[in-house]
Amino acid sequence: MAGYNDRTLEQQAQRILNDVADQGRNPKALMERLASLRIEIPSWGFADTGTRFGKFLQPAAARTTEEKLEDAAEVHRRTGICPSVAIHVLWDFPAGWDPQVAHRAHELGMKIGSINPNLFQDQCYKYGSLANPDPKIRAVAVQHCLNSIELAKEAGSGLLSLWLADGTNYPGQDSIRDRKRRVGECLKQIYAALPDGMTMLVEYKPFEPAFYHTDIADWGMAYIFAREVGPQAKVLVDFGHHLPGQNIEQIVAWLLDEGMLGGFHFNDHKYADDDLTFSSIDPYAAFRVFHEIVSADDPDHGPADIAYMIDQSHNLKPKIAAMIQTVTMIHELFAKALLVDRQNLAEAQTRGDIVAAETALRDAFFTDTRPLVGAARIQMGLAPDALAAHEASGYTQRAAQERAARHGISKGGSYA
Ligand SMILES: [Mn+2]
Repeated sequence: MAGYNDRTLEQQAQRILNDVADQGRNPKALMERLASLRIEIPSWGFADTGTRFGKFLQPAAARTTEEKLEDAAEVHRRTGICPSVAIHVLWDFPAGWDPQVAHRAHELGMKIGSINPNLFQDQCYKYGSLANPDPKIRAVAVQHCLNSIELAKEAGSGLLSLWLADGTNYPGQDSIRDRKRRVGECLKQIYAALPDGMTMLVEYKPFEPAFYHTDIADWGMAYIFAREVGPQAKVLVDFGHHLPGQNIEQIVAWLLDEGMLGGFHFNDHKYADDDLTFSSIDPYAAFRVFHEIVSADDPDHGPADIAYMIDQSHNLKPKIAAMIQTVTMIHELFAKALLVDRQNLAEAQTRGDIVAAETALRDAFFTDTRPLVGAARIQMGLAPDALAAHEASGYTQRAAQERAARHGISKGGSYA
């Protein structure tokens, strides 16, 4: 069976690339596209986080922002495609901008990526942030976003990533239309402070923490808000933020076609927003999303400018290993999407040959792409098996010892 440690890995990769050449395509361009993928990893994926019922502590978990950056750097060191880290403002910069953190990121060869304001944790947000009926609370929330924009400028980040936990728990609790207008007004104020080149991402989620209505519940609502404020605002699709049965790839295809897909949050779910490892439950659904993304590549202008980000926090898996596993799964599925013979597919679609069209997708999906990802890593000067290289490095054991000595043993607690 093929795998990352197989001695014939490069030969297997060559066989796949020969097939690509036989289809009249350029295997070198495919390998370059595979190596050019960039995935942003979340700082919160390395801390002791978990469910609202409790979290299970890991001795190697990062306790400080610097430690989160060090762990992220370990993921990048093994995978070669994760040079930036998403930041959660209150968790990573509780006292505001800290040049020490930026200095550490620079030392590690890492960049600070998307800046995520926190509009759900403080007591004042009990009835919402940007949708709150009290204008004083809305002003607090807007000011936090303005501070986050300043922080993004300091960090050299081009992304302000907004997710609102706003909503109501009971019918009649508040006016749905008034709340919509309040959010729109606040977003305009935040947008006005964006510098040139900074993108505002608007994320949506159908429910949780609100259980009756959520103020930005689906892609249409996020799209309306983004369109309303201006061209630097785009929609952020989080894979886990959909109700069961939702055709996520169709949403991705529509947003791509409208030029409104700004970012994508990778994770997987079986029931709701479960934060499971991307493609651990339904790899074919994940593949179909990548298929739409690659299908939308512009022959003249290349791929769309989409921020690919992981949004997972693991309560049970070791955190760095889980992140490397996720990045590897993303890379493998992206490789499968690159393998789709699009000319063959288009011809089958034109002649109405449904079986051949579906087969074009299935042929790519069922190709073992581990040799291609392994070969791409070898070309980058890395070990083909990122997870094995990480485990052999002893990084986690060292981090556990050093961090226990530095901070003592964690006592546990609630989420985040
Ligand atoms: Mn998300």
